Amino acid sequence: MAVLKILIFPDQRLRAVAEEVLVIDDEIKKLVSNLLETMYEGNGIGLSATQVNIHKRILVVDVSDEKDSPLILINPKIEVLNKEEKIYSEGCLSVPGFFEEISRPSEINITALNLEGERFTIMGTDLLAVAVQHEMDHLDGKIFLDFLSNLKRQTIKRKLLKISKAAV
Ligand code: QAP
Ligand code: CO
Repeated sequence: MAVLKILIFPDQRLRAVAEEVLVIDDEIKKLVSNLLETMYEGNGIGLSATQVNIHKRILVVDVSDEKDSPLILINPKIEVLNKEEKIYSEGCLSVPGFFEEISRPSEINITALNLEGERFTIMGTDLLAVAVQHEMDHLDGKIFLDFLSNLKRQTIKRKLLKISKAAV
């Protein structure tokens, strides 16, 4: 297993749209294992393949307190169960140090393939629903900052660029 390098906003590679996974081979299994290790190492609750510059429709989340309940979603799809939304303070390992309140549907059905290639469906509420929607946005090249005003997004962009330049 390995901790992978995470792309930082405004890296344009975060805007790529990921491709469906056609076969779950050893390379995909290794990627999933590395995504989990990278997420836990960064104290994250979710990570998408997009964020490590691999443009395949794969994400991992773990919203448990003990950080012992990984959920692996390959080619995920969601269905919104009702139009009620909840506001959460969202962060992102690709936007380090910034948290912003975002409103999203709070009850969804999630359908995906597991590592065995079997399709399964689970209901997601609250933080799980938020995290899965946040990570699925990454697979479509979207970032939670896209829900904010241009001014807020530009300010965060400027600060992160400044930090990344200072780090060289
Ligand atoms: C998405 O993001 C998420 O800035 C996952 O300094 C997060 O795990 C969905 C993190 C919150 C809903 C609510 C961010 C860790 C982790 C940071 C993450 C940081 C350290 C973000
Ligand atoms: Co994110």
